[in-house]
Amino acid sequence: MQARQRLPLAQHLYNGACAAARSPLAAAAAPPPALPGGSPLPRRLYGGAAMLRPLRRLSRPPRRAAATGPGRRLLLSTPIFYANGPPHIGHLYSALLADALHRHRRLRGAGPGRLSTGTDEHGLKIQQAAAAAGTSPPELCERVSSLFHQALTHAAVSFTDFTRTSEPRHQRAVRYFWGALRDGGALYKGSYEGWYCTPEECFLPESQLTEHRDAQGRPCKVSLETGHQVHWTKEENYMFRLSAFQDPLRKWLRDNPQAISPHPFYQRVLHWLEEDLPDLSVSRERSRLQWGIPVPSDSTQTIYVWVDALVNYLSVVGYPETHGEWWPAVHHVVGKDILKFHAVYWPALLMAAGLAPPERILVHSHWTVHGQKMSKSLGNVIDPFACIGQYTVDGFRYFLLRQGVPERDCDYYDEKVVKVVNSELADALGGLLNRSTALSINPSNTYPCFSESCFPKVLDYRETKGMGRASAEDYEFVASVASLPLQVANYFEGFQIYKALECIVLCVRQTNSFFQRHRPWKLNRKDPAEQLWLDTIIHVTLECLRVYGTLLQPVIPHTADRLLSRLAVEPEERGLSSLTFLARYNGKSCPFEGRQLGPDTGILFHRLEKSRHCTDLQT
Ligand code: ME8
Repeated sequence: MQARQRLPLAQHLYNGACAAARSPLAAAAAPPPALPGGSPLPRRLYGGAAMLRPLRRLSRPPRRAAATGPGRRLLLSTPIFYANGPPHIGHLYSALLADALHRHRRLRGAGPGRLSTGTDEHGLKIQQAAAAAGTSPPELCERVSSLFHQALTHAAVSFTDFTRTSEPRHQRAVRYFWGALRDGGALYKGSYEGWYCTPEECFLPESQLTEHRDAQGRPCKVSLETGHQVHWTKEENYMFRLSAFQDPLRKWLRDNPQAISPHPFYQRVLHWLEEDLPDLSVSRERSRLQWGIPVPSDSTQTIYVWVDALVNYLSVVGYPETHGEWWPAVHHVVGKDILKFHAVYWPALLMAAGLAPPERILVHSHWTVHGQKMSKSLGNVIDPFACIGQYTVDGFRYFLLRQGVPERDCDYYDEKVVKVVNSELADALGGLLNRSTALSINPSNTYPCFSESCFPKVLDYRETKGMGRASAEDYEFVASVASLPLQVANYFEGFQIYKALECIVLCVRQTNSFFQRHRPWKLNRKDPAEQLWLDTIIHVTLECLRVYGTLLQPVIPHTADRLLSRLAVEPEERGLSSLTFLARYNGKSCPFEGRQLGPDTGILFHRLEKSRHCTDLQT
């Protein structure tokens, strides 16, 4: 009940309260002040009644990221990955989704953008993994972090920032953020007990546990969702008044129906917010957890690894000094496993620290392998390095983004990669380029001219009889290619990249049919009328290929570059703003007509051979 009485104040924080009134720089340098009141702090047991002290009213409004409109900034982020084991394709998938969105923004000529990723290096999980590997946490993190860096670089993920939570600039931001929570009255010290799940780095309520037996056959409790064993833990912790943010969180979501996509995840979060929202333990006793950031002015406690990790999204944009230039124009791409941390804890923590919640949280489901969860113990973990080696960077990027559907889990198997990539990239797209640029039908190797007399502009494509050589089907097809860039942009905006690719493939297939239907290789080049029609068929086909090459840049950057170079499209002509499709049909001039095509006449995308499996190849 007390929590509810506090809500107007918590609401105030959401509506535009701010960080502490002291100067950010001075405060970050100086030791943070003692806890509010100084005297014995309220205690709270898990699920028990909250003993709340008022959240202090904060004075300075937060600086907001530069507005809306086409020139606005945007920070896209991936989760920062645990540095306890090597990357797998699930991690890569998150990064590719964010990368494709980031690249698509650039293509649109949107305002300044950043793509952040990194490694999550603190916590019990890392401490235990290092001990098990007979190494120190810093050494383990150094090695694993560099593997993530390499994997993402290798996969052409165009990240602008790679944050390691062990970096001083990040730790400083976390300490400052802690100070903001404490100064806002959002923290109190309490005795906490519950079942702790180290692999998930969180306490789990009884309702999320089930009975099981450990390796020695002794009864134990495990997480219902992940099967990981939990351990009873009782200690003195700092607690965060999460319960006070239930209504502000609901209001935030009601006011921002696009805040969490796809929609089923939005509904899932709203459902969580209907249930009890207990306060959150946000520190661990230092005696149990040394590998982490100490609580400012209480060296007996270590800051909870999730608070530490989430603050990476702020430290990357210069919190506590310059974050206002970006925050809250932020879109977080996350897996469904960490939705609660991003959609409940993080916005509440931000509100408590006087900052607005992120603009959007883009959630995706998981990759399974032959119907099973990916796990080291099952030996079915898919190694991104092996996959890229086997299927090429673009082949594997294409597969994950084409087959991954954020709303539901997707099953991985090697045969599927070969099938999809060969059929869509090698055969449909590569074949189309090959056929339409063959010297046998285009000996001058130029971008041929379009003839209005062969393909006249019509108001109604069903009334084309006797007007030229194009059929009603041809008009329908060019109309669908003309609408493709907008369709693709809408799908990217709606976090449905797989649907954007589906539309592109459909158009590529239609273009192949168009080409096939008119059999340009049968036309007599010596007959001027036939030559006009032949040139027009090739012109239309190359125009379509130019559109596909441009739109595919965020997904298969190398192949798209090769395609556009073959079509003699200059780097400055590859943006969406200059993508005028079939200008000549609309009576405008086409800068490509007559241009010499690029010199690389090689195969656009080599068919993949399926020689070995990429599962279980991790070192
Ligand atoms: O949770 N399919 O890190 P993490 C698709 N450090 N994506 C998957 C996946 C799968 N099978 N498995 C993992 C953490 N992922 C925290 C994050 S952020 C402030 C802290 C992806 O190494 C997915 O994005 O366990 C998931 O959310 C993330 O990797 C978890 O990575």
